[in-house]
Amino acid sequence: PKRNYSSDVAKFRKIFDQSQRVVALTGAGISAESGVPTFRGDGGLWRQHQATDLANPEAFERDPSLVWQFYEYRRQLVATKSPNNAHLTLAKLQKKVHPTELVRQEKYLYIVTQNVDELHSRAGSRAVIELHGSMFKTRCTGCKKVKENYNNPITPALANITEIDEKKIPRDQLPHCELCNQLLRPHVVWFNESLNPRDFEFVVELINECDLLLVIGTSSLVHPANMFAPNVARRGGTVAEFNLEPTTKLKKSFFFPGPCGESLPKIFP
Ligand code: BJW
Ligand code: ZN
Repeated sequence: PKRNYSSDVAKFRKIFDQSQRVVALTGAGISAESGVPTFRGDGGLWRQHQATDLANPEAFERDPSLVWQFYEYRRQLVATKSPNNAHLTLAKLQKKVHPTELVRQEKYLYIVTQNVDELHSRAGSRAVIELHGSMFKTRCTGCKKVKENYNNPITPALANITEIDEKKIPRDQLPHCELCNQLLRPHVVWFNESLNPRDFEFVVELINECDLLLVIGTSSLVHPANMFAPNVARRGGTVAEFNLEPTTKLKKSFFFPGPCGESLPKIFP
């Protein structure tokens, strides 16, 4: 197939420097080099389950013990991992573009992430929008209250979750709300659930006005985040993808192959 993208670093740097409004859309691939498994492909299997089969409301309804074990396993794993050079490069770049905490200044670099691992904020990034929520927040299934939670383990029955043996944890030993005593769930967005409408509207505005979109480490399979690149390209904006393989076929775009923990620091030393 005909390549319709460029990998010319100098040309891309020039466009980046001339851009006022830049958005970086990130996915699981940006955390891969930190040792956090991706959702699909090699990393996508947990125990005998496909990650995509666990990240939905029906799975939680059917077997909250299993779904909590999946999330607690990942929470505990991420707690032992650190941001990598891709997260750090973006954080450094943000500080150059806008040295202060920003709310949409003249020149900006927003990070819109699909990841729930909080590695962008741990890398020192400000202006991060977590489109799919965070594993370090809970939401009550009763009163809907959202709370930060960095407890490790989140509750005694969920200590030492391993990749191998599945425990059957009685419902009353899963995390419960301090206010109304109903079951808590991870504050993440599962399939067929809506994104936070305020965050989503804000991101749509950013996507509609940005000059340049960086698409980093996402398979571009999941709606609505996979609509952002086509939208920017349709308006004549520039899209630059950083991935092991291209996931978008757009006019006038850039593609930088390889692990983004290597390509990003090379382009933005
Ligand atoms: C590297 C790398 C390295 C590796 N360097 N790169 C039929 C058709 C179309 C759509 C639908 C449909 N049926 C249902 C839908 C909608 C559905 C959807 O999109 N489904 C498709 C999958 C078919 N979407 C939804 O339901 C969404 N809700 C919605 O649309 O509601 C309507 C609405 C819209 C807007 C406003 C209001 C309402 C919700 C989607 C929620 C997704 N949730 C999850 C789980 C989050 C919690 C958790 O993490 O547990 O989000 S699913 C999972 O996929 C997770 C991820 O954020 C998301 C995206 O995955 P990502 O990040 O792209 O990871 P991978 O693993 O897929 O890819 C990794 C990439 O990295 C690969 O490309 C590698 O090559 C690359 N890579 N190493 C650079 N070192
Ligand atoms: Zn409650």
